[in-house]
Amino acid sequence: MIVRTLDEIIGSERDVRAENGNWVSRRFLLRDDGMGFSFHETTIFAGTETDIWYKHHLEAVYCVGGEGEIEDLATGIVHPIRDGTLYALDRHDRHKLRAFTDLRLVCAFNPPISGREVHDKDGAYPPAE
Ligand code: 9YT
Repeated sequence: MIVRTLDEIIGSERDVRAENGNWVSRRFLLRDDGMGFSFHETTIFAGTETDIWYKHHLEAVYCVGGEGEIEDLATGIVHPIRDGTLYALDRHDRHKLRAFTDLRLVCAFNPPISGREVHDKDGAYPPAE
């Protein structure tokens, strides 16, 4: 059994900040934990906009705090995000995330990410090895 707390992750190797400063990701479970997915808590900072395109991953995201929105960049459709909202990028959907207040999100990635990945120029993480 694996048991971890946010307190022990903050400030460790599993605490990863975006290069543009838009988000911080606390990575509770990674590839080497052997669960078949990775599991993170992410805060998207208030006032930011982030373009994301997980070409090589599926991601499910559940909001547990804050206010924001997600725009589907293929259709232009915008969905509000607040406590209790889930979105799943089942089609590797290109999207833009806007945070009106700090957004607290719980995320799972399939395949799992392995460590300290940050977005590349397209907003993607590299494919699993
Ligand atoms: C919601 C989202 O994709 N935010 C970017 C960070 C990512 N969730 C991560 O690596 O935790």
